[in-house]
Amino acid sequence: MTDRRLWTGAQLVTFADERDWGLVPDGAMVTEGDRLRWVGPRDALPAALRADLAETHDLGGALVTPGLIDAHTHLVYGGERSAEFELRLQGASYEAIARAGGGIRSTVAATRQASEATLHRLALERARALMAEGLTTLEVKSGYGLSLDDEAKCLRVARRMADTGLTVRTTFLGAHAVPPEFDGRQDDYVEAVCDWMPQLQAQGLIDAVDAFCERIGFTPAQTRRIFETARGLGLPVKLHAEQLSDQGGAALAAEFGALSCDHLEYLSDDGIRAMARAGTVAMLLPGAYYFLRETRLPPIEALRAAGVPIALATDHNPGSAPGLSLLLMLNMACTFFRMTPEEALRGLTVHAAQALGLNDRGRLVAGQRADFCIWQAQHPRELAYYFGRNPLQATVVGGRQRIGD
Ligand code: DI6
Ligand code: FE
Repeated sequence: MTDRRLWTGAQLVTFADERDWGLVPDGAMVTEGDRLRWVGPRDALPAALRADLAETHDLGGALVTPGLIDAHTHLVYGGERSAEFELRLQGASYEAIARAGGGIRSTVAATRQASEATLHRLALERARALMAEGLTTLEVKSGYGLSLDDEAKCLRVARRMADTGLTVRTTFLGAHAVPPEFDGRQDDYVEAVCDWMPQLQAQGLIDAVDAFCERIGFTPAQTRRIFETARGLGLPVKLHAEQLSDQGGAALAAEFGALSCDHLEYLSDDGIRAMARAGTVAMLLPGAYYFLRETRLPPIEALRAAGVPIALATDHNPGSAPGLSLLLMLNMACTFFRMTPEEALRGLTVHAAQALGLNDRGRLVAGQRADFCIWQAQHPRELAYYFGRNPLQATVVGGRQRIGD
């Protein structure tokens, strides 16, 4: 007896190639273990694969897409920043609040105070909200601990979230802000971050390294120092780049073969060319664009023209993007960024996987992980069309239906 399972009665969104949705109207899938063994039109299913089935599922005409991937989150933190939201509504800018010692630093204080158990409970609650809309793979950044012990604490919490069945990738973002004990000693702090990196890696806590390259963050020279350390350790990099100003961060990250550059409202033509050459993904974050009431759009048309893959994520964090809805990101990517619904969904699947360096997921094709979402919808564009309505029927992770979504 195999653990082969047959799934029929589904309209499949395969993204099998770069052209379109890859729709298969009357589709079938065979899963074996945690993999897709076969995907295609039901009437083309080889007879040999119909034998020895452990289970058969008729999905009754539902829509099936690859599992959703949130490839940029800051999910582990203590406290919240609604008071800062009120200040911003009264006219204070995000940058001014940060410079006055609020912003990231206030979340660092709350995160340091919180126990590992509390952080875990809070992060799990947030992850559950994302899972209710079909999340199957999650990236989590550190960056609210900013000491070796507190960064390790947050990264352990992130790793533990894999207990839910999610695939979790962790990113070390020690260079998020300068903690108070390093006031006025920013270069020393960068050296400390570089010292911690191999230690956290040895504890099995880091998959990639990120930095906040910004006027209120770290300079390109400091970012380069961090990237050189990461490269020496064989860790891939990504960057918060060109969110509030053009620092040339994207070109710098591309020089290091970055997996992704994220935000990118102020991305220059040079940055775009460098990303295209390096195969770096453009990670757009419509939740932060919206919540900071940005007016400058990322250069979507130029990214398209240059053939840079575009991904989307929630950027969930307490300061600039407290939202927990992947479906809303689809809608916002279309309304704000004029992406097509197909580009938007590809951004939360195919290109999000690429931004994590995971080439075993994001599409419904044989050999990929059997992570998929089952939706009550006639056409995939509906996923981007509605907002505040969740048509998810079920999620399958590693070939097994997830319970409790
Ligand atoms: N850019 C962001 O949008 C978040 N971090 C970053 O580097 C915001 C983090 C925060 O405000 O707490
Ligand atoms: Fe971020």
